[in-house]
This record gives sequence, C-alpha cells and structure tokens, in this order.
Amino acid sequence: MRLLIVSNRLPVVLKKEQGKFQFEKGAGGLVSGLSDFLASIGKSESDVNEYIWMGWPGTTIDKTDEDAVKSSLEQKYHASPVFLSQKLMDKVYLGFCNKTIWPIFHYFSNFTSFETDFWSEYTRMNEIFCEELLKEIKPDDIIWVHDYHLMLLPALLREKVNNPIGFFLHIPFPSYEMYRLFSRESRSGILEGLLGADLIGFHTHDYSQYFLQSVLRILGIENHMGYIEMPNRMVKVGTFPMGIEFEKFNEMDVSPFPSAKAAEGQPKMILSVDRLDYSKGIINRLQGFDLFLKRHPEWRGKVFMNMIVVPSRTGVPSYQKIKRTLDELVGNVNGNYSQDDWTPVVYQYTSLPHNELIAKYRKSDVALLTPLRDGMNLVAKEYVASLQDRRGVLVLSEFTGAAKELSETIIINPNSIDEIATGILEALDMPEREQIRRNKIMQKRLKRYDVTKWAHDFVDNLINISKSTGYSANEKLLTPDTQDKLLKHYNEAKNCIIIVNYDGTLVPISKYPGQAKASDELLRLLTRLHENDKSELVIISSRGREDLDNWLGGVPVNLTAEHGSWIKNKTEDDWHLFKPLSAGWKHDILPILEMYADRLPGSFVEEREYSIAWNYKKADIEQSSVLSKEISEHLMSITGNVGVQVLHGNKVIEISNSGVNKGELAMHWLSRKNYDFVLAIGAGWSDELLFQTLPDHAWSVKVGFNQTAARYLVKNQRDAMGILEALADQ
Ligand code: GDG
Repeated sequence: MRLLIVSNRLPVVLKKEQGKFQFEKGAGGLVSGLSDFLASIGKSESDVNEYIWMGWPGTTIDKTDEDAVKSSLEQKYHASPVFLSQKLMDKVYLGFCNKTIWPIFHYFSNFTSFETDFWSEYTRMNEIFCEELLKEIKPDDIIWVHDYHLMLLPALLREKVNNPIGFFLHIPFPSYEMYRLFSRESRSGILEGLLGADLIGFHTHDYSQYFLQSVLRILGIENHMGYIEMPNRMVKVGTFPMGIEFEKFNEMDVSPFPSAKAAEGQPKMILSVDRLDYSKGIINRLQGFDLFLKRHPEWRGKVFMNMIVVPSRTGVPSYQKIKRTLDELVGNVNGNYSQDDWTPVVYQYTSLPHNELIAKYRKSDVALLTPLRDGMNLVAKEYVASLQDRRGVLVLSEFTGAAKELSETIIINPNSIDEIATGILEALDMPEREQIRRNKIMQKRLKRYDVTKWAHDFVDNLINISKSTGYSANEKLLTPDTQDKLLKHYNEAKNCIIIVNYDGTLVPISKYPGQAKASDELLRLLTRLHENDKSELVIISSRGREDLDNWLGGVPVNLTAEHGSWIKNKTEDDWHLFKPLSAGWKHDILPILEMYADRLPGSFVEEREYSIAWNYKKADIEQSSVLSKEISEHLMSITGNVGVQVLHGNKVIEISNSGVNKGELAMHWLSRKNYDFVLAIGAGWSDELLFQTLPDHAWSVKVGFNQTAARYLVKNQRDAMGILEALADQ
C-alpha cells in the first residue's frame, strides 16, 4: 500500500539558476518532523510500504520542463510536483490562506480581510490540486492531506475516488463564534470539504470539539463520540498531538556551536524562537521582559534575551507592520537598559542552521514562548527534548497546543504582561533539582509519543476506519442489471409480497408531519400494483391510522400504522390491533415530553393511540442534540419494567409498546403464505429492523446512502418509485 502525502509545498524547493534546476531540501517543521517516519516506511510491519509526497515545488515551471522536473523529483525525493503558476499560488497563499483563514483560526478578527475573489481563488487552487492528484492516485493508495491550504481537497477527491483519505490540521480550529465569521458560502464549504475525509485529525481535544460543534451548528450534522455519519460512510474526528524527533534533538552533536550554559557570574540566557507572526505573541514577550527588567533592577546585567525571529510571509502587510513594531520595541528596551558590557535583547532576524538552533536550546537557562494562539508549537517540545543536562526552564503560553502536554512547565497567559514578567522571575529562581525533576517527566513523555509514533498512529487509524466503517456506496447501488434480475424473479414467482414504508419511499420526506399527502399518481400506481393477483402490497408506516386512512383509504392495500401497532387488511374496513397493547403508560410519559417540548422551542410532541414521539427536526440543532440524549436516558430509566420501548431515530424519539416494530410486523405478513418473491423498500431508521428480519431470498432496498442492513441502495425516493413502476408495468 502506498501513502500519498499532500501538502501545499513540497519538501523540496525548486530553483532555477543559470538555466539549471537546483533542488533544496525544505526546512519546514512537517518536513523534518516526518523524515524519520518516512525513512521507516517499507522497513516496519505497517501495511504501508511505499510513499510519495505531492505539493507545489515553489516556482512556476515552463510546460517544456515539466516532465524533466517531475522525473527528477520522483527519483531523488519521492516527490511529485503539482504544477501551479506562481501568480495563483501567491494570490491564494497571501490571500485567503493568510489574510482570512490564518487570522480567523488564530482569533485575530482585526487582521482578517474578506476580499471577494479570495474564495474562488482558494477553490480553484484546491481544484487544481485535485486534478493533479487524480493523475497520480492508484487504487491501493491511502491519501493524507495536510493543513489549512487544502481544506476543500478531501471532498473534491471523494467525488472521484474511493481511496481512504485523511486530513490533519496543523493550526488551531477556532470556537464556533469565531468560525462563523467566514462568509456563509466559505464556512460551510470548508466543513463540507473536510468531511470528504475518512479521518480528520487535530492537535488537541478542544480543536476537535470546536470542529464538531461547527459541523453541528452550521451543517446540522450530529456526531456520536467523534464519529459523523455521512450518507455513504463514517467520518472519524480524532486528536493526534504532533510530536518531534526526540532522539535527534536529545542526541545531536551540535559542534562547532557552543552549547554550554553560562558560567557562574556570566549573564543567563532567555531564548525566544519563532517565525515572525502576530500569533506568536512576540510583542507581548518583549513587553513582559521589559516589565521584568523594570521591576527587578537586580537582574539587569545578569540576564539577556536572545530573540530569534525567522522571516515569514513578508508579502502580507500585517506581517510587515508587526516587523516594524518589533524593531522599534527592541530598540526601546535596549535603549532603556543597555550598559557598556551588556545588551538586554540580542535580536536575530534570520533562520539558523539546525545544529546551531539546538545548540541555542541547550545553552539557554530559560525558553520564553508566549504565543497568543498556536496549534501546537513544536519549538517548546524541541527545547525540552534538547536539554541533555535536563537543566533549563520553559515558560509557555497556555494558548499553545503544547501546553496540554507540557504541564510541568511554567504556564502563563500571554495577554497578561504581568504574568510573563512573573513567569520569567519564577523560571530564573527555580532550583536546579526542580528543573531536572520536571524535565525528566516531560522528556519521558516526548520520547514515548514522538513524531514517528504520531504519524503511524494517524495512518493506522486511517486504514482501520476505512476498513471498518468506510464502504463504497456504489457497491450496494441497485444497478439496471440487478433491477432486471429483480423483475425476472418477480415474473417467475408465484406468490409475491411487496412491503414498503410510506415517508421517504412513497412520498418525499416533509418537514411537517401533516404535509405528506399521497399524490393521485401514487394512488394510481398502488392500484396498478394491486391488480396483479399474485402480489400482496403492504405499507408499513409509523404514522397514525387517521393519516393513512385519509391519504390511502381509497386504494386496496394492506396498511399498518404506528410502526405496526395497528393493522388494516385490504379486504377489511376496520383497523385492529396487531397484538394486545397498553396505552396506560402514556399518562406518565406525555407530561415529561411536554415539559421537554416547552424547554426547547421548535420541538413538539406527536401523540398517537399507542405511541408518542418527541420530534426535534425544527429545533436548534445543538441544544436538541444534547437534550435528546438527556431525554432518551430519562425515559429509559423510568420505562425499564413497564413493557415500553424508547427508540432514538432521526431527530425524533419514539416511545411505543415493546415488541412492536416493523420487523415484528414483517414477520406477521410473511408467515401468512409461502412467498417466493419478497421485496422490502424503506427509507428511515425504523426500516432497519424490517431489513434485518427478512428471509435470505428477499430483495431489500434502502432509499439514500446510509449504512444499512438492506442488500441494495437507491439514491432517492424517485428511484424507489421507479422500481415500483417497473413492477407495475410487468
Ligand atoms: C505550524 C503551526 C504547529 C524555527 N526556527 C528555526 C527553525 N525552526 C523550526 C523549529 C520547528 C519549526 O520551525 C516551527 O514549528 P512551530 O510548531 O513552532 O510553528 P509553525 O511554523 O507556526 O508551525 C504550529 C506546527 O505547524 C506543526 O503542526 O506546531 O502550531 O503554526 O520545528 O525547529 N529551524 C531552523 N532554524 C531556525 O531558525 N532550522
């Protein structure tokens, strides 16, 4: 099995110098983070034995050079380029990606811009990725898409291929109130795009929950313990906190760079490392250090801050602005406190080689990382892992994903300059023994769940979920060939029975229960089916007797109402109970359901003779999702020994007599004769019991792409009617 990794940029950057292509290995966190995992592919016992990485190579390539570039990348780097123009990439990267998604997902609504063309450009870029991927994908591949640039890609791919698709988001997923700032089109478009995947991963449990809440509130789709049921498959939403290559950071030889801590009497070092980004809280950090120096003159000359700022997104105005503010502030702090032989802030606006960076980690007494928001923050983990002597204190913002796993550090709220200043003092004062104790615990944790473990965990989950819950709806789709076989079987049979459900099968689903009247066309069809002497037609509905009488009373069909409580034979005028039933329990249950209906506007109680339903199709989706679980549990706890069943259906809770359901009813009809042709068609959750009880030779058809016990599926109610019409034509 081959793993196809997809990210916005390839792990190698392509440059053309003097007419020749040069390839440079990219330095991104994902690239270096995944290298151990990728190196292990083919050597471990995993199902994955090959990989290829797809993404943009970093520059526009002439059409004539495309083949040569592609084959070099494939041979040397396991990489396959997605050819896109620099112009479109710049537009999307500097547009929707970093002026809209990035600020909203990091809670910076003031930096967000919603330009009209952004969304269509972003969509176009995702479509081009999809087109290029389709040329590469083989039937056995599993696909792992990374990050916020490609959130529409899973659904675009899902329309075309059946391969397992995973998606991992490296940045935070914001809470619903923040997420809803996107335009209506883009906010549902992004969620729908992501739901094309079989597995969606986030760094923390909170981000997963925020995503699920947005799916619920915006798309109205519920989840059960992180599983979302889509029309034709299951999507799992899970938490996978990304790790680092622990051994590399812990063991790397960093020479010639010095990594020893300051000797007694030398100024201690506070390290700060980030890409230049407003989300990283660099300004707050400087302000916190400034306040610390102001409050603690005794530390002046004895500690300095080495601030490494890696240039990033220099084309976005908000980034240029923050750079100016930062330069100014560094100047102020240095201007205010510098002494002849001491500068409080050593500021480097550059990217360091890896060994120099690790040398800095080891050399520093304190690492001060104060993001206002950060998906994970790998620097925090790298710092702790690098401390070979286990001496050093991490001061970390509570708004990073890493803070959830590094609780032994000093956790601060970076919005409070006071907390930053206090955190610095606490770190500098921490006894060495305590530093070692805390780092030991954290190192053990980081070693256990390193980045290779993280990647295997994600990929294994993806393989498992697609094996266990994902199935191709197409496999069950009733093809014209199969329908011909069904008709042939019908023609050859002597005794036929056709059992159909009403709502969703004979008439389209309606939002209000009273609007599902049978059309004249339907009545004519039922009459024609009845005219064939050898067949029996049974309509099994959860509706009350009155509705069925009103709508179907004129046609000679067998009817059952209230999920099977009532039966009316086609030859009789009156309804009779399927079996002796009690309605006594309704007095106790009705007031409870009415109380819940009062509590939740839009929900209502439907009372029938032997059943009651609490319907919440029209209510606020999030409130009703929570409340419905409470109601189910409440009712089950009080109906345990009174012969009543509580069934939680699609936005409805039904309470009825035990042992009365469509399955029981089907058995009743089937036992009346030896039918050699049995067909059942249903659309709702309660029809599953019907499908489960049918004999092996029965034809069972589900309307809609849901998980089902039926043997076949049809796309919609019209297709279901098509089968009945074909039968009537025989
Ligand atoms: C995004 C999310 C999430 C930094 N300076 C130098 C350098 N680095 C390397 C670090 C680290 C990586 O860059 C930065 O990773 P972070 O996680 O700290 O932050 P983002 O770049 O914003 O990454 C973030 C991450 O994705 C992974 O999911 O944690 O929340 O925003 O690996 O070592 N590397 C070199 N020189 C430097 O000067 N060589």
